[in-house]
Amino acid sequence: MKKVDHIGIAVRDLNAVLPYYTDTLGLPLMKIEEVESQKVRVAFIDAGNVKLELLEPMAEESAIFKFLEKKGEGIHHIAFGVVGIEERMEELREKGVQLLNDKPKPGAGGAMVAFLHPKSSNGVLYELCEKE
Ligand code: CMX
Repeated sequence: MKKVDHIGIAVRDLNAVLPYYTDTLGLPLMKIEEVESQKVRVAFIDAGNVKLELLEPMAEESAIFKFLEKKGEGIHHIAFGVVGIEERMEELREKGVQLLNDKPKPGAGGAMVAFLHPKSSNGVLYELCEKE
């Protein structure tokens, strides 16, 4: 793992929570985009050494929709920036970690991403993400 790239935070209404981050906390909004493969609309906030990724579900089949229904708003995942995502996935598989993806998928910001099952990561949903 290189470093933590971002922390994913599930929100019900992106437009409603943005002023808390930009005005109240005074953090810059980097961009807003839709990630079709995950059915989420995301905003990246620049928190200095790490980004915050605010995630709003775009459809009921989104993992974020289900998370909000069960747990409510809050921290959803932690993403590690990696180099050579397919090799990192294979290494983790060999060490007995359960991955949620067979192959990396396109994620936000043009990155390729894959998730580790929270059941094999002591209750934390981790993401691997590789930027080109
Ligand atoms: N963090 C920690 N634990 C989580 C979790 C999360 N974000 N989401 C679910 N869980 C836990 C649940 O609490 C549950 O535990 P218990 O059995 O002890 O109650 C278990 O995982 C199963 O949860 P579930 O609600 O039944 O949900 P599913 O099995 O349908 O899915 C998960 C859970 C993690 C496999 C699924 O959300 C997934 O595949 N996630 C990866 C993709 C994703 O999260 N995409 C959204 C982000 C997109 C982006 O960043 O662009």
